[in-house]
Amino acid sequence: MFPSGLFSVRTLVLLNGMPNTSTRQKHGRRTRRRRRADPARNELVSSSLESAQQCLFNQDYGTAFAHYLLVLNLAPVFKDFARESFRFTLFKWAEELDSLGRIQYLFDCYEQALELFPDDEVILNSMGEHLFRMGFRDEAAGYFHKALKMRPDYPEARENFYRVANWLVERWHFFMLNDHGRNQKYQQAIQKAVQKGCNTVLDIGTGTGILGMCAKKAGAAEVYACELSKTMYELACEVVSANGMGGSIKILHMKSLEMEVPKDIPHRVSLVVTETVDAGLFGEGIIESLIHAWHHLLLPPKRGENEFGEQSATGRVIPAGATVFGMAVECSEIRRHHRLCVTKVGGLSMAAAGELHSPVSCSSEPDDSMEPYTTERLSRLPGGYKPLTEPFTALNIDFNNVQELEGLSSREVQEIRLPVIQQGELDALAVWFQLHLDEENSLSTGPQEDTCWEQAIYPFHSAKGFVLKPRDELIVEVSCRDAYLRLCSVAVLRDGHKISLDKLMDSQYPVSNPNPEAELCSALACLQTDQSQARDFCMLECSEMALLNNQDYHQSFCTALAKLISQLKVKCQNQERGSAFQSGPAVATRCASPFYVLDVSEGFSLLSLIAASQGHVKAFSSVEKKKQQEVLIRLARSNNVSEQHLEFWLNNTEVEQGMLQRPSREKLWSAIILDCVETCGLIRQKLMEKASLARCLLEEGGRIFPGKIVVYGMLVESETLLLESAVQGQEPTLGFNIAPFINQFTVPVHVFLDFSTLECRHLSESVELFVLNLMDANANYINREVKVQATSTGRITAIPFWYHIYLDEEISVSTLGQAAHWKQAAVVLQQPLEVRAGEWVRLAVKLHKSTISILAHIESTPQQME
Ligand code: 44T
Repeated sequence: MFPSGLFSVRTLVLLNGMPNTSTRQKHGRRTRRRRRADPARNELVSSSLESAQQCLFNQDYGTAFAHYLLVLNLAPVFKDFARESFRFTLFKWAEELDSLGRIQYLFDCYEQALELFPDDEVILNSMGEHLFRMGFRDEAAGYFHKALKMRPDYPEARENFYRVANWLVERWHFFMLNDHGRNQKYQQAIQKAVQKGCNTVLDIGTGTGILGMCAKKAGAAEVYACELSKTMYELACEVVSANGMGGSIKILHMKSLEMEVPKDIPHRVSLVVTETVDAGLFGEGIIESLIHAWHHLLLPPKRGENEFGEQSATGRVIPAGATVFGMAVECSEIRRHHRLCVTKVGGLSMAAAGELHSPVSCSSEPDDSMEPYTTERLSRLPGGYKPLTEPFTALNIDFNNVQELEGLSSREVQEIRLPVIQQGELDALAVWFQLHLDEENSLSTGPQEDTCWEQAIYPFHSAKGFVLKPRDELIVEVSCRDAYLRLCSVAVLRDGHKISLDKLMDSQYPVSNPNPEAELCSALACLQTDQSQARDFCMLECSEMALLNNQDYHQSFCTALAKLISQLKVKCQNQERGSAFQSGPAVATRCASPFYVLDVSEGFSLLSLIAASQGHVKAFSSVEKKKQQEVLIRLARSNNVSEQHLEFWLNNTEVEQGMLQRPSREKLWSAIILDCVETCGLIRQKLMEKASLARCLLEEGGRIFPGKIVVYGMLVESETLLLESAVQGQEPTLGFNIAPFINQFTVPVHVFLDFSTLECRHLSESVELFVLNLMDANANYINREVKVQATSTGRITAIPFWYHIYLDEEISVSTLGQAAHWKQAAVVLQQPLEVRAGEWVRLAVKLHKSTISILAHIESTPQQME
C-alpha cells in the first residue's frame, strides 16, 4: 500500500488530469432526437447528463457518479458516448471512498457500474485491483482473468493477471499433472476399485477433473465431481467436455460438505476419490469432508471380508488412509524466517525488542492470525538441514473408518520421546506423510522422495534457541485440534532432568549480551502502556522476520544515511557561512532544524529508527500496526533515541494534507526510503510512479533510497522450472487432453524462486539486464537489447533475475545473498532455446510499468555481433 496521505488526493488529481468533456454538442443532438419520444424522461436524462458533467468538472465525483448511473440506466443509448467519462468518474469516486474506508459502498458502486458495462475490461480490471488491495485475491484474480478474456492485449490486465494467476490456479496443479508416478498410482487404484464393483464414484475436489475421468474410463457407470474453486470448476467442465465426457460426468461447483442426496447426486456412491490433502495432510479439510461423506454421500462401509455381486453395496475411499511422519531438524534458513537471531541491527541493540516471532506457531492458543505450520521443500532449502532425530510415526489414520475420523479431534494428546542422534540447534519439526491409496499403491511426500511435494514445517520459537545433544531425548506432543495436526516440542530429557521448552518461550530477551539498561527501559515502557502483565509479544510475517535478521541490509542503509546526513550538514554549514554577510535568518534556522527522513517501506521496518538514531534527524515511519509501533518505541528508548525524533505518520492521516505540511514547504524531505522489491522477487508495482512523486518532495541535495536498481540475470537450463510452469510434453496426461486447458494459466514469470538451490545448469555468466534510475527519470529507457554469450551448450529454458539495490554510488545490497529476505523471479521461455557454447544470445528486455519482460533469440551469424 502506498500511503495516500503523503501525496494528497489533490496532488494526484493534478497529476492525472481530467478526461475530455468537450463533447457536449454531440450529446445535445442525440438527446434532442429522443426527446420527441418521451419528453419528461428525456428531459431528466439530458439534465442529469449535464449535471454529471458539471459535477465531474467540479470534482464532485460522488454526485457525478449518481447522475451518470441515472442517465445510463434510463438511456443506455448513451453508453458508448459516456463510457470514458463514466469510468473516470467511477475511478475517482472509488479513490475517495477508499480513502474514507467506505469499502462496502465502493464495491457496490463497481457492481452498479458492471451491471451497465459487464464486459468493460477497464472497469473489470480496476475492480480486481481494489479487491486485490483489500486482500480478496481469488476474487481479484477472477476479475483480471475476465478483463483479459475481453481484451487479450490489454497490458494492465495482463500484468495484474500474471501477478495473481498463482492464486487462481495454484502452481502445484502443474507439478501434480507432471508427476507421472502419482498419476499412474491413482489411476491404478481407481481402476482396481471400479473393476471390483465400485461403479458409482464421487471425486471430491476434482481440480482439472482427472480422477473423475479415470473412474469413467475404468468403466464406472456414474461419475460425479465437485470443486469449490470457481476457476477450477470451469476448467474441469472444459476439460471433461473436450475429452468427450461432458455428458457422463456431472460436475458441481460446490464444497462437498454442502452436497446432499438426492438434491445434488441421486443416491449414495460406492467410491469417493480425493486428493484434498496439503503438505500437512489435513489442511484442505479432508477429515471433515470424509466424515460428511460417510454420513451423507457414501454407501455404508464394508464390515466383513465377503462382498457379493457385481455392484458394490458398500462404500470406500481412495486414499484408504495415511501415515504421518515427523523429524526434528536444525535449519538456519527456517530459523531466520521465524525468530530473531541477531542482537544488533544497523547499529541498534535489539535487546529490548521483546518477543518477536512469525505467525506460524502451534503452541499458542488457536488464533485466526496464526498458522500451525508452514511448508518448505526441505531438499531445496539454502544451507540444507540437519536431522536431529530419526523420523518417527506421528499418526496413523484410516479414512475408511468414520469412528476413527470422528475421534481424531478428541484423541488424547500423544507424547512421543525421541532420541537425539546428533548435536544441533532445534529449529523445527518437519512433517510428511505416506498416502495409502489402497493395499498396493502409496505415495510419499517425504524430503528424500523425488516428488513435487513440500513438507510441513512446525518451527520452534524460543528466542534463545536450544541446542540438542546426542544423549538427549526430545519430547514431542502430537495432537489434533480443530482438525489440524499439531506438533510441539515441549521438553528435553538431559542427564535425568527434564528441561521444559515452554519455559524458554517466556523469557523475553535474548540471553547473549544482556543490557540491563535496556531491560529497565523496556520495563518502564511496559508500565507506561499498562502492559506490565502482558508479554511484549509481537508477530511479524516470515519475510519481515528474515529482513530484520538481515544485518547487511540494515548496515548498508545505516552507512548510506550517515553519509547523506553528513553531506547535507556540510552543505548547510557552507550556505550558512556564505550567507552570513547577508544575515539570512532563514538559512540559520534551516541548519538548526533537523533533517527529515521518510520511510515508506511496506510492513515492519527499522529504517526510520536507524535514520533517527543518526542524530539531528526527524524520521517518519509507515509502520501501521500498534504492536509493531510499540516495538519501535521500545527500541528507540533503549537505544537512546528521543521519541520526538520518530513519528508514525499514518496515525495522523485524518488531518488532510498533513503530510505535505510536515515538514514545511521550505524544508522538504532529506531522504525518502522506498521499498522497491517484493519478497517474491518482482519489482514493486508502481515503483517508478512513486519515485517520480518522491522526487518532487525532496529538498535540494536530498535522496531517494535506493537511487538506482540494476537488474541482473543468467541463462539457465532447468527442467524443474518447466515442470512448475506448465504441463509439459506432447503426451496426453493419463491419456486425457488436459495440458492445453490448464496451460492457459501459465505465466511467463515464475516467482518465489530460490536460485541458489534451483536444480539447473548455468549456460552463461550473470549479466546486467536493465537499470532503473529512481533519482533521474531522464536516465531511464523502456527497451534494452542485451547480448549474452553462452558459456555451455544446452537448452535455455529460463532466465532467473535479481537486483542490486544501490543506496548511493558505492553502497549496494543484492537480493540474491544468503542473508537476503528476498526470493528470485525467473522468466520462463515459452519455447526453450538450444544454444552452443560460444554462441551469442540476444535478449530484448522491456519494462512496462514496473514489470520486466524478456524475449530471447539466438544471434544468427557471428557478424551480427557488432
Ligand atoms: N497442494 C499440494 C495441495 N477442494 C493439493 O479447491 C503438492 C502444495 C502442494 N472441493 C507444493 C506442492 C504440492 N469440496 O482445487 C482444489 C480445491 C478443492 C474441494 C470441493 C471440498 N471439500 C474441497 C476441498 C478442496 O480440491 C482441489 C485440490 S485440494 C489440494 C491438493 C503437489 N505445494
